[in-house]
Amino acid sequence: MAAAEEFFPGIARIQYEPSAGPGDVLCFKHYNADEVLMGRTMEDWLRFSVCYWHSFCGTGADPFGFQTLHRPWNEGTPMESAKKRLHAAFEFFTKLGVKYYTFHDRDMAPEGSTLEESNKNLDEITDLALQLQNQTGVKVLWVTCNLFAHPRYMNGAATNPDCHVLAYAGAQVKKGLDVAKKLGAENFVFWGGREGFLSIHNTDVAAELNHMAAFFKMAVKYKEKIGAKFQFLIEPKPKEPCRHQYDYDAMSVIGFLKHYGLDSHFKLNIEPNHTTLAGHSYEHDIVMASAFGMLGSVDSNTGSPDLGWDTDQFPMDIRNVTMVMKTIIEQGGLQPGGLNFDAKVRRESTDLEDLFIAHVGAMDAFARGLRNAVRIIEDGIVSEMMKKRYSSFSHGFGLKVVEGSSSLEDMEAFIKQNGEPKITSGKQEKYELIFNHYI
Ligand code: XLS
Ligand code: NI
Ligand code: NI
Repeated sequence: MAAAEEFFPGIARIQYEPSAGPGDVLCFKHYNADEVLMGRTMEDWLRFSVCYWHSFCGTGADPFGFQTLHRPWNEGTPMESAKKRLHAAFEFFTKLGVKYYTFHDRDMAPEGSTLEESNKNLDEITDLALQLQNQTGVKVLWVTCNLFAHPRYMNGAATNPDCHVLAYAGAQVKKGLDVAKKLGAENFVFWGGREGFLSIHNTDVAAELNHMAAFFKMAVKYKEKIGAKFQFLIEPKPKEPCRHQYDYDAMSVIGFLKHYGLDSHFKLNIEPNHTTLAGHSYEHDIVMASAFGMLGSVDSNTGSPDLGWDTDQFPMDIRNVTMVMKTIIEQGGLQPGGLNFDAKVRRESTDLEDLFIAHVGAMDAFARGLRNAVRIIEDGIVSEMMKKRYSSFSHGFGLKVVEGSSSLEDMEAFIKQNGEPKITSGKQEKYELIFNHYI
């Protein structure tokens, strides 16, 4: 590495040490990158990614308290610290052994006082990013534009009532797409934090949704024009900072995309903490998006079920990650998406090593989830039970339903001939018990 300064002294490359004890936290006990499971390496199934905004820009400040995390890379002018931050980040990726990272345009380089200045800053810092990517082999999982922090976006970006603001967002996304192409990003994310409303009284919902669709169509067109190959992803979230966000959950986004004929151009980036904010179970949107062939990537984190906001904690719950990995294996993997840790260390976790411990813990949790899911799938007990549960649709009248060749008249005739269906147990507890066997 070209970095003169070491930001994480005393921490070496994290190794796989399966027999390490409970107190050994700077090693993997389960994640063995090169180990092959069901025909693929663990690294390939998991496609881990570190996020820039929480891990390298996070300060620990919350609405009630000041900065608690003082990082050695936050020194000098904004451009100087942007460069230091990049070196620190690449040292971190390499020591952790993660091959992907994600960032917002504005966490990579500071916003200037004009669009031209912001773009110039971005060009300079992404030149360095490209150099570090080439040196280390670390790649960009996705890029996104920050269309929510600047005051101009307080009433939304693509759904702003003022088309001047929409134009600014468009200009920013144009540059974001260029940057994503320059760095070889594999995906590009849209998260609409302020695409929604606080009050229905001042909001023309139909107009705003039309504008948002028009905005996405322009992005699709520009992506095609520059010949970029990355996958577009929309990240649903029901609220925060808006009271109501249009991209509420997986099914709302899928409905929106299909309504506007955009579904072949986008997939979904599902963040489980957003899913639980929408009132669903942890794995709900991952399963729903996957069922529609729309699960593109995962912002791997977790919330506190007793709190009503996006706490962005590192995913450590083995049951949850086993469910996620089972869905991912069943759909044949996440590529070109990945498991991006959109998670932050607590503001009380102030040591630099806590950043490593958090990622190591989450990666090991996912490695266990992967191993568990592989056993569930390879044993085939659950899938056999499921197959049996739906077996009436594999022949006769059920098959006609599946093929779309039955009618209500057929159903009436079927019932007249066969009478009352028999009561069949759903066996929920049996499924739960078997699932627990694997975790
Ligand atoms: C916020 C979102 C955000 C997106 C990227 O809640 O998770 O961090 O992932 O803009
Ligand atoms: Ni996210
Ligand atoms: Ni989030």
